Amino acid sequence: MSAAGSFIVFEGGDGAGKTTQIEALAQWLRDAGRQVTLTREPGGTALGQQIRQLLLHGDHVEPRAEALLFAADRAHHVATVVRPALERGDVVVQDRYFDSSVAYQGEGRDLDGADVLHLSLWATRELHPDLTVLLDVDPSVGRARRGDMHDRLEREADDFHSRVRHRFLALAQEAPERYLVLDAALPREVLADAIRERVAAALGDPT
Ligand code: T5A
Repeated sequence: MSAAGSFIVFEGGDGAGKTTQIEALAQWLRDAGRQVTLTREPGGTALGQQIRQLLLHGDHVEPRAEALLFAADRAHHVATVVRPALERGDVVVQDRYFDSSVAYQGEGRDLDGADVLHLSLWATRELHPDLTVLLDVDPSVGRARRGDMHDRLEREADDFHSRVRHRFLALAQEAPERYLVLDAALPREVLADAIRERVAAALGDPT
C-alpha cells in the first residue's frame, strides 16, 4: 500500500460510469468507518480547476501542451491533496490518473506513450495506485450516456476513443495484479458489488 493509506483509481472512457461507481464506493467505505478522500483529475485543486477549464472548455491546445497541462495538474494535486491524505491514512478514491494521460495523450494524440508516462512519473515522484478499476466502455455506449454534453476531448471522433479504449486495456494486461477490469455495460449494482469485493480484499476487509 502507498504510505499509510490506500490509493484507488478509476479509469475508463468518457461516460463509462466512473462517477457513479466512485460515489457508491466512497459511501460504502465511509459506512464501514474509513476516512475517505474523494478526488479527481483534472481539477482536484483550485489551481487544477483552472487548468481543467483550459483543457476541457478552452480553445485548441497543442498535444504536447495538453500533455504538460495534465501533468502540471497532477503534480500539484498529488503533492497537495493525494500524498497528504495517504499520509493521514485515508483511502484516496480518485477519478482518473496517469493511465488517462497515456491513453488519451499517448494513444489518442499520438504522442509517445513512454514519454507521457515518464512525465507523469516525474510529476508525481512515482506515486502508483494500489488498485486501478478500469471500466471498459464501448465509445458508442459512452457517447449515448453523455447525451448532449461533450467537452473538448469528448468531441473527438469514435476512432480516437477506440484507440484510447484499447490502450487502457493494454495497460491493464501489462500488470493484471494491479487492475480490476469490468465491462461498463453491466448493471450499476453488479459493478458496485464486484468493486466492493476487490477493494475489500485490497484493504484487508474495510468492515
Ligand atoms: N483526460 C483526463 C485526458 O485526456 N488526460 C488525462 O490525463 C486526464 C486525467 C476528463 C476528460 O479529460 C481527459 C479524459 C476526459 O475526456 P471527466 O470529467 O473525467 O473528463 O469526464 P468523463 O470521464 O467523461 O466523466 P463523465 O462524468 O462523463 O463520465 P463517468 O464519470 O465515467 O460516468 P457517470 O458515472 O457520470 O455516468 C454517465 C451516465 O451513465 C449513467 C449515469 O447515470 C450517467 O447518466 N450510468 C449508467 N447507465 C447504465 N448502466 C450503468 N452501469 C451506468 N453507470 C452510469
